[in-house]
Amino acid sequence: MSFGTLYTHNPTPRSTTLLALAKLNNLDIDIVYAEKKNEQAFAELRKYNPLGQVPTFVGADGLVLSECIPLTLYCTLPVLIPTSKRSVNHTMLAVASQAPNKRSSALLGSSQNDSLKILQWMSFANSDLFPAVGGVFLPRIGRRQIIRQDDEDSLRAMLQRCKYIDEHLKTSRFLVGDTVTIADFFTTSLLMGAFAAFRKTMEDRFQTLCRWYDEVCEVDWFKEIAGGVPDLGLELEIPEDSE
Ligand SMILES: N[C@@H](CCC(=O)N[C@@H](CS)C(=O)NCC(=O)O)C(=O)O
Repeated sequence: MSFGTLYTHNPTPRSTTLLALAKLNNLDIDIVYAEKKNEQAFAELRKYNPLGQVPTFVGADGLVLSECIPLTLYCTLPVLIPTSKRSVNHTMLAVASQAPNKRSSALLGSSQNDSLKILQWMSFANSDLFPAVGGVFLPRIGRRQIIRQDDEDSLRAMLQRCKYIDEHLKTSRFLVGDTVTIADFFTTSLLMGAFAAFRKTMEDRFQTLCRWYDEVCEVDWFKEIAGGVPDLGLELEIPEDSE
């Protein structure tokens, strides 16, 4: 039986991790590609999300959920927990500790503080890192820039955010401690545009981040969905005043 319908774009890094998790947790999800040009699908999406943004999920149980962070967490929570127990009163950790699917629930951290740190990294990756990466990457592949800042500002912001992650990873194997969590997969997917386009620059400047990125990308269930990122080999001219 279908778990629900996911409205997404083909592709969007905001959906990569949740699709990989859906596969890991055997969630049977119907996918609808709802780019504006797919008029019927887009009109359907707007019934559930008037902003027409993806990812947006419509569950078989009637739950309508948008925003990639809660959606990624939703697909991390083991499906075998009855819906009645997936109440909002449960913390991420409490739900995780009841989880029949240990492989997925371990991704939510092993303490409350770890769970909060995971959210911190996911929020940073989605609202700060990803717009900067998009601002550099999209115009270079002929797509519209998604944020209102000029090319150099985007590039400076991207490099500064990557350096921040690179420095953090010098003292921590993964974003939150020594065990891979959902924050690593989520942040990795939002960095894929930067790696697809500027792999060489990333390797020259951020060796620790690259080591971590490659390690996360090698995890089998994630690789199955997220693998095959092309190497576009684009050049980046770095502004002199960037860090
Ligand atoms: N705050 C939302 C943003 C979602 C979003 O902007 N998604 C993009 C695709 S990655 C989109 O649907 N853009 C189309 C639009 O905004 O019209 C989230 O974090 O999921």
